[in-house]
Amino acid sequence: MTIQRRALCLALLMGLSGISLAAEPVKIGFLVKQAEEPWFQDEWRFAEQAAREKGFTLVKIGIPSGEKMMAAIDNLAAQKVQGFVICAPDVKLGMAVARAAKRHQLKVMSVDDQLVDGAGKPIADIPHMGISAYEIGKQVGQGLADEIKARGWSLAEVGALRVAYDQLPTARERTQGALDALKAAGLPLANVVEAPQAKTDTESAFNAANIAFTKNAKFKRWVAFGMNDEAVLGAVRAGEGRGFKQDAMLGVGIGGSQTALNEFSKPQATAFFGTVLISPRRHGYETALNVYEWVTTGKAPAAMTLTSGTLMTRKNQAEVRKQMGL
Ligand code: FCA
Repeated sequence: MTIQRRALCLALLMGLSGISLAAEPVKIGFLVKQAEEPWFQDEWRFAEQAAREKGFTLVKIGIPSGEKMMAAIDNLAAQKVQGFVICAPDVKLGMAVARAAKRHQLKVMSVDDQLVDGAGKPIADIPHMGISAYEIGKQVGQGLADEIKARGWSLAEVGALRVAYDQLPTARERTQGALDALKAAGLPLANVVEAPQAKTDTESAFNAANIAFTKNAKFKRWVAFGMNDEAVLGAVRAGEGRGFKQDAMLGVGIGGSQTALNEFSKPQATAFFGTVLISPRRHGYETALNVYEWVTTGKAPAAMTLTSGTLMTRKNQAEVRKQMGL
C-alpha cells in the first residue's frame, strides 16, 4: 500500500468513527430520592428545559431506597446514558455511587445532598451543587426572630421547635443556622425543643412535632423550623391540631416550591409564615447542563457550587419569585 493510500484509509476510518460518535445521542440521567416532593419535581422540570434547549434526552428516575438507586444506575447504563445527576436517598451510599459510575464509565455529579465516604467525609471528586445550608438556616432564624419582634412576643416565652434530621449533614447545618440566629436574637437555650423526624416528609414531621408538643405543654407560643418546607408544614399542621393557629405559632421553611405556595394561597393565613426560597432552576437546569457539557466537551463541572436563598413570605411571594426568575 502506498503512503498516500494508507493515509486515505486512515482518514476514512477516522471519519467513520467520528460519524458514529457524533451520531450517538446524548442521554443524561437525573435521579432523585423523593420524586413526589415538589422541590424535586421542579428540579426535573428545569432539567427538562436544559434537555430541550441542548437536544439531549433526560432520563428521570425516583430512587427512594439504596436498592432502587443501584438498579437505576444499572438501568441508565443499559440505556446508554453517558452521565447523571443524583440526589441519593442516603448520603452514606456515596462510595456505592462512585463505584457504580466508574464501573459503567458514567460521569456523575451530586445535587442537594453531598455524598460521603465510609468515614462520613464528603467525596471531593464527585462535583456537587448544594445550598449554602448554614447561611440559609440563619435567614430562617432571622425571619422568625424579626416576626417575633414585630408581634411583640417575648422570646423568653416562646418554644422553638427544631424538626431535626441530623443524619443528613445539609439538614443539620440548616437547623443549626436557624438556631444560632434565634439564640443571637435572645432565645434562651432552654426553650429549644427537639423533634427528630424518622423520614424527610410532612407526615414524619407531623408525628415528630406532635410528640414534642405533648412533652412541652408549658409553651403557649411556638416557632418552628426544619430542613425544608415539608418539615415545617408538618409542625404547623400538628400545631393546628393542638389549637396553635397563626396567632400563636410561626414557621419558616426552606424551599419555596408548591408546598409553600399552597399554604400562601389559602384564603386565611396559616402559621406557615414564610420560607427561604432556593433555586430549583439552578439545581435542575444548571446541573443537567454541567453534566451534558462534561459528556460532550470533557469539561468537568466546578467541584463545589453553593447557591443562596431569599426570605419569602405570603406578602412578598410574587415579587421574590419573579426576582429568582420563577
Ligand atoms: C434536600 C432536601 C430537599 C431540598 C434540597 C435542596 O435534598 O431533602 O427537600 O431542600 O435538599
